[in-house]
Amino acid sequence: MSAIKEKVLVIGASGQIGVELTLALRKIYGGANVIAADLREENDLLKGSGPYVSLDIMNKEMLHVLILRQNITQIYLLAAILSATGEKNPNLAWHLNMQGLLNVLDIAREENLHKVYWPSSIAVFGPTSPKQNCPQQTIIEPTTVYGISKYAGEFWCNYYFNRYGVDVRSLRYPGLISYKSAPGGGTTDYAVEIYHDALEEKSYESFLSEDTYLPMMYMPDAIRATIELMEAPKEKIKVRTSYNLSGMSFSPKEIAASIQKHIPEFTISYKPDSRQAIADSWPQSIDDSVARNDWGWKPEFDLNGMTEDMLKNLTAGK
Ligand code: NAD
Ligand code: AKB
Repeated sequence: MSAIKEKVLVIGASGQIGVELTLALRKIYGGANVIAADLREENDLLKGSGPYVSLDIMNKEMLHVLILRQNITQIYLLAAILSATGEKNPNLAWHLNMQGLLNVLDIAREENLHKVYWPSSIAVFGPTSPKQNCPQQTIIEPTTVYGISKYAGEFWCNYYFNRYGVDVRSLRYPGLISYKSAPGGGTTDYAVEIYHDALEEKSYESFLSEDTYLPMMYMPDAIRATIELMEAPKEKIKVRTSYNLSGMSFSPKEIAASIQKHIPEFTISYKPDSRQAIADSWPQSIDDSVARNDWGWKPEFDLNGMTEDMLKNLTAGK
């Protein structure tokens, strides 16, 4: 089996996606064959499940040495600065998001790595993109530094595939909702916070207005999409920038109503802040038919299914 020969490096493994993706990859390749790396300390949920190294993605030399010493064959690069944090420090966001990716792509080319995974985001789309069922190829004029870095990154991936044959694959994730690890500074983070506050406070103050619809996805679907994309035969991957990916679409008012089915006394209020302008610049829903046709993508969770699972797991964890 080819899985046995692979040695995987997950960079940004202590983050919202990194924790769950690392655990899922360890189930496939074995704990010892998936190295978790991050600038911050090892997440508690990863402890004891496999090796962890402290790594700054900006240190290309250290990254290169680690890849050689550990005979790494695949990299999942998750380290990035997200939309809301990026607007607070645009230079840092651009620098980290671009240089981190270029460091990985360069080493992947030099060392002939089997595969690289790097996520893009719905943040590539801007106010001039279609709001509903935003297609794979359309007008793309991002207005956040995060979106600009993701769009530029998509074309670097495409370039390294076409010019050097690096097998780099990518998904434009929507906002991700999870109960295992906290989100890291995005505009869609409200959809995670709301579940915690619903259980703890029975109320939530939303930083987005009640009718702000955004594309979202429950983490189990996102992890499955990532693994299905990475396991798909190479000839099926026809998009080498990044695939649109869709799960569900809802507003703060709708997620609150979904929670009220389980916690009738839960109340929501609205106090939009600077993240409202970012949300308003993004599409409300995504057309992912290209991913569905090319490698068979199909989401499983809808809003009510996610709410039930989130509340059950958060309650069990208390
Ligand atoms: P996160 O902020 O939760 O995690 C990122 C991790 O990277 C953190 O643990 C952080 O410590 C680490 N990191 C930061 N700088 C680093 C450095 N210099 N060297 C090594 N590690 C460093 O982010 P996430 O939500 O897990 O996102 C992962 C990827 O998925 C990012 O590229 C993000 O843009 C993308 N994405 C996420 C979402 C979402 O909703 N979570 C949606 C679309 C795209
Ligand atoms: C963010 O809100 O910045 C992220 C994303 C959609 O990329 N969750």
